[in-house]
Amino acid sequence: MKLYSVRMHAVKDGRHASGAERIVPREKLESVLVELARRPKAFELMRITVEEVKELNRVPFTLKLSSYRFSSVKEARAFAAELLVREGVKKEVAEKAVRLLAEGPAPGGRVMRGAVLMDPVTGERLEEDPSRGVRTVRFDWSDREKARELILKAGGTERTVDALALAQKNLFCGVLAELCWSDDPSYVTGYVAGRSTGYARITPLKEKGDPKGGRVYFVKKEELERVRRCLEEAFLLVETPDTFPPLF
Ligand code: PML
Repeated sequence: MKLYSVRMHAVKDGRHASGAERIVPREKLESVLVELARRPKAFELMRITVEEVKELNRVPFTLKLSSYRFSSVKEARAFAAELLVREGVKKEVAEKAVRLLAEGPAPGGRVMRGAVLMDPVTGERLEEDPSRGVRTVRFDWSDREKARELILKAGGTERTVDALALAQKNLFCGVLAELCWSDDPSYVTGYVAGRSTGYARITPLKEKGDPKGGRVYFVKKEELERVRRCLEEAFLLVETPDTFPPLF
């Protein structure tokens, strides 16, 4: 069966305003195009790319899920750094990553659409263009409706639905660990993902109203090119499991 990758990107006031993607069979293409076209509330430019999937990878969902709630951002960030250290990231480098997301990782303290790539030992930033970063794209759940229903029922959000599949693709591609919190000022839950951590949801990783956030992927410098190509080019479906444990 032929599958198609559909990616939508909308811009408002010269900045990224909305984005979403799906991998679907031909018979779902029209309805997905309509669904994605309706997503941005306002935009001055919307691009929708439809591409035939060549060489589809499929992986089971293997991330162990856990949730942690803290009474302050400081404690939550310190815990996130500690999890990164357990994944093999040097302590100073983990702290640098937290600082970077707190300050805005792009030049001038702006947020980035893509992720920062960072060497886990030296802390060197490895992405070619530090104002763009690297984006994890061309992935979806094998059964998105079911994944969405189960994740929302477990206490996750629409953002969790995408973040879980994205974190699974990152591990598939060779990202050693990931730190993420949203740049949405109202969304203060983020996560650390890694091989032994699985996906640890952590809240609050920032104060309400704070527009800073982003993603840092820890990648060995010698694997940089292979990992970057996999993140941006490989097509991947994550098998939807039958259950998700409670998220908070
Ligand atoms: C979660 O709810 O598990 C965390 C999701 C973080 C999403 C980040 C984003 O969408 O920008």
